[in-house]
Amino acid sequence: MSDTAVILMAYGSPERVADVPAYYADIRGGRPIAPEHLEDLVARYRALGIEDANPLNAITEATRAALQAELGLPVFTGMKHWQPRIAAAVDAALDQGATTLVGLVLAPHYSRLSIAGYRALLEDALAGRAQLVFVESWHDDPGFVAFLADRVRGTSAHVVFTAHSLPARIVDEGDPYRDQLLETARLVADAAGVADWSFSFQSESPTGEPWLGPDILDHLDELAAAGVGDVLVCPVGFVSDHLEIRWDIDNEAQERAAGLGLRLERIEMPNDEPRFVATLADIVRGALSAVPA
Ligand code: FEC
Repeated sequence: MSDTAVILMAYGSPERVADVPAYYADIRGGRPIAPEHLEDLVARYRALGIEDANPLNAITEATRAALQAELGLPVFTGMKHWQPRIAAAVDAALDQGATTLVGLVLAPHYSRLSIAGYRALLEDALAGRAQLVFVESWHDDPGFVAFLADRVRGTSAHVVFTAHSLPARIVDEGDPYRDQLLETARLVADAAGVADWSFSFQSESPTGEPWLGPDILDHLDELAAAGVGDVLVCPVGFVSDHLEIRWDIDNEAQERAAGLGLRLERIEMPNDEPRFVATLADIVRGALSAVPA
């Protein structure tokens, strides 16, 4: 029995197409869903071939198992919008006797609209029953930066770093999300010796308010107009192969690029690659070592 456990948190993905309405309702948090938006989402998941089983959650499970082996500590998966829920992961860790929990989100950049939501779910479930060590952000972690730098080093293509967009009002509210994203991009480009790069957002949702831009699809138009021929997409805001990568980049952006005569490739996502898992383990150890004895 260990007195420390890790709660490894991820966005979560519906296990099968039939789960999509409930999953989307969870994301919307009770706010109404336009039928055409639900149909569109079902079509995107169906196009990825997850009719009866979803390999996307399996990636998170593989990352969890590898992190547990690397750390020699119990690691529990908690999903923000699907099962296993963050609350179930907390209960499982406490049932096994954990008195300290490390909260780590599989998303490197802090926003009040993303990481703070994971933290609130974790704290509510914990209700003071154990000590919490929460990793707010790991966007400038040297291991993460070096990992991504190796993915883009030596390319002759124009590198486009991307991340999930969020409503644009967060910038006026002082949210660090965009600054952290740009810092990751700059650190990776510098470490890789890449001078020809830019940043764009992706995966904006139809919520009726302006989102942070430029969106990658518009950005591809601009790059083509500027005479760029080859693009390498490096999604710094995500770490695994999920809908936002496999649909938004591999289908939508790829289709736009093809129409513009651009050659578009993207880096392989970190997923459960041993070097990335070792980086996550270092982040957990660093967070634990910062706790006063
Ligand atoms: O593979 C999968 O099944 C799940 C992929 C997935 C990831 C992801 C990550 C982030 N999101 C973030 C913010 C928002 C905001 C809204 C929003 C909506 C959706 C919808 C789907 C979805 N997100 Fe997501 N997100 C993923 C999937 N996301 C599906 C709903 C349909 C749609 O709009 O396309 C808008 C909510 C609202 O309607 O009010 C805001 C952020 C991240 C990156 C950080 C993280 O991973 O937590 C930020 C993966």
